Amino acid sequence: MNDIDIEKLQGIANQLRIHSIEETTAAGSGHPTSCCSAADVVAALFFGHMRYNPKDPRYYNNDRFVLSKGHAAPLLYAAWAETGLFPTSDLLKLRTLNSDLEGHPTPRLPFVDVATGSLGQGLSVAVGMALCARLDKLDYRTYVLMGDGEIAEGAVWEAASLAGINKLNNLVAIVDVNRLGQSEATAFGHHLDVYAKRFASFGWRVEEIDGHDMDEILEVLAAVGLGEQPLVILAKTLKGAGISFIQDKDGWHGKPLNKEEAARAIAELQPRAKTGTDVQIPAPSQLPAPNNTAPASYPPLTYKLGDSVATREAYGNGLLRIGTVDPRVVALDGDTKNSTYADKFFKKFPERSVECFIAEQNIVGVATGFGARGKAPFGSTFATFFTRAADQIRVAGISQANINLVGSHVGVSIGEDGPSQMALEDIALMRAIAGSKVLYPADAVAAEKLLEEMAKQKGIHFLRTSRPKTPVIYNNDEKFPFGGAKVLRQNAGDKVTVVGAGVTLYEALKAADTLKAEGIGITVIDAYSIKPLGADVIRAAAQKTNNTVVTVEDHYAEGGIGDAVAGELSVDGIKVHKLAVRELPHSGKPEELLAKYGIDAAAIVKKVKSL
Ligand SMILES: Cc1ncc(C[n+]2csc(CCOP(=O)(O)OP(=O)(O)O)c2C)c(N)n1
Repeated sequence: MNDIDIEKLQGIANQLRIHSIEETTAAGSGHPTSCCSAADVVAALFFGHMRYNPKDPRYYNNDRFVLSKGHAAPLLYAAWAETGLFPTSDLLKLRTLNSDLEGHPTPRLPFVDVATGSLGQGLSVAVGMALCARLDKLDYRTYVLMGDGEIAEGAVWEAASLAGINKLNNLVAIVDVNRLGQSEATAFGHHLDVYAKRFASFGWRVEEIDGHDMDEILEVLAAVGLGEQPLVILAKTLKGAGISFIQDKDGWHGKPLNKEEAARAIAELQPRAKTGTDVQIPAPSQLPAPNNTAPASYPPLTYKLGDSVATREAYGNGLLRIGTVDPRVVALDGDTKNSTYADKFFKKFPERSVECFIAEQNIVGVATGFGARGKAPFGSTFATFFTRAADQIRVAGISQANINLVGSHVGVSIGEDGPSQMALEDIALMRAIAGSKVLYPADAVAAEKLLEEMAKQKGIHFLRTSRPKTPVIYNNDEKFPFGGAKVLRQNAGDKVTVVGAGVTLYEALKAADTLKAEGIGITVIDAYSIKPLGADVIRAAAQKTNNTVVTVEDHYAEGGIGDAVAGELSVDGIKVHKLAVRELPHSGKPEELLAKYGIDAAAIVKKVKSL
C-alpha cells in the first residue's frame, strides 16, 4: 500500500499547509497552526494509507476519519479538495454563509459523519463506528485525530476505556502532540511518555513517532490492525510546522496569518509542495452491505387494559419486540440495564448490545457513532444522568444524528432514592436540543408505540420513562404519532383543560373524578409528545374551557411541559397555569412527594377550584 513515494507525501502535506493558510487568511479567522502540525499525518492517511472511494465519501466500507480536533477543519477540507472531491478554489469560501465549509466540520458535508469542535468527543463516536464495523462484519477502519490539549477531557478516557475493553483493533487514534493549547502550553508539553502510560493503562497499543517524519508515519501506519488492541499513535509535532517564523511559538493559536505573513509562509512552502489529485487512493474491499433496512411492521402488542406496568419496563419489552425484527436496533446502557430494563434486549442480542459502564458521555458518543453508520441505537440510563452528557447531546443535534435516548426514573415519583436520582431538568435540556423530539408516555402501550416511531424515524429522540407501575389505559392498536396528544376526558361545559403526562396524567384523571362528583367538569389531555407538542389538540380543547389550561408535571417548572404549552398557546390568549416541582425535593414515598410538591390529584382539584 505504501509504494507511494515519501517525497510526494511530504509535498502533499505542504500543499495542505498552503491551502490551510490561504483558507484562513481569506476568511480572516481560523486555526492555521493547528492544521500545520497535523498536515504530515493527514497527508499520509488520505494519500498513502486509508482505503476509501474519494468520489463516494459515504460508501459503507470506506475507512472513516473523525477530526476530533475540529478546529483543524481547513486541513480536512484541503485534504478532500486534493482528492478531487470538489475544486480547491472552493476552499477560499471557508466560513462564509453560502458554503458548507463551516468553521468546524458538520455533516452538511458528505465527508463528515459527525460534527466536531467541542473537544473531547470524537473518540467516543469513533468507538461507536468501530464497534459497528465489527457488528456489520466490515473491514473499514476508524481513524480519529485528536489534539494533545484536547485529551485532558474526561470523555476521551471514557471512550479510551471502552475501546480497550472491547479490544477494538480496527480503531486508530492519532494524537497531534504539538505541545501547545489555546492560551498556553499543555500540561505535559512534548512528554509523550506521559500520554503513552495513560493509553497503555487503558489497554491500548501505543506507538510514539516524530509526526513530521514521513518514513516513521508510514511505518507505523503499515502496522495498523496488528494484534488485538486499539492503536494510538502519539505524534510529536510542532504547532505551525512548516512556517519557519511561527512554528512552535506560543500565541499563535486560532490566528490567521495576515496577507504578508501568508505570502511569506507560502513562499517557503511552495517549492516543496505537490498536488494529491493524481494519487491513486487504495480502494475499500468489496464486502456485502450491512442490512440497515427497517422492517415493514413490528409484532403486535399484547397488553390488557388495566395491566399494571411501569413505562420503563415497557421500554424493555418494546426494545426486545422491535429488535427481534429490526436488525438496526442496537442497545447501549450505563450499568443500569436491570433498572432501565434494557437487559431484556442485552440477554437476547448480546452482539447488538454495548455495556458502556458508568460513562454517560460515552453512551451518547458511541450511540452517535452507530447512528452515523445507519443503525437505530437506543441508549438508556436514569434520565437525570443524561444531563451530564448535555454537550454530547447538543453536538448530536449539530450532527443531525440518529440517536434514541431513553431516560428512566424521572421526577419525584421515584420516591425514596431522593433528589440526586430524580430527573427534574431533563425535559428542559432535551427540548432545547436542535431538532430533538421529546416523548413522555403514561402507559405501556404509549411507551412501546413511541418506541416504534423512534426506531422508524430519523433524528434525536428522547423517551422519558417512569419508575412506578401505571395501569394500561390505551388499546394495543392505539397510534401515537409524534406531535399528537390524547383527549381522555371532555364534556360540554368543562371548566378547565388539564394537561398531564406520565404519572401526572393519572393524577389528572383522579382529579377529574373528584371534581365530577362535585359537579365540576375538566378536560384531561395526555401530552405524550412534548416536542413537537400536540398544540392543536390542546388549543382546541382550551378554547372550549374558557381559554384556561392547567399543566401538571413531575419536573421542575423551568423549561418543562408547562413552558412548552405556554410557549405555544399564550399567543392565542390562552392562560396557562403551571403545576410543577418548585423546590428541592426530599426522599419519601412517591405519593407523599407528589402531594408535598403540589403535583397530585388534590393539588389539581385545588387549582381548578381556585380558577
Ligand atoms: C470542550 C472545548 N473546550 C474548549 C474549546 C476551545 N478550544 C478550541 S481549540 C483549543 C485548544 C486545543 O488544543 P489542542 O487540543 O492541543 O489542539 P491544537 O490546536 O494545539 O492542535 C481550545 C481550548 C473547545 N473548542 N472545546
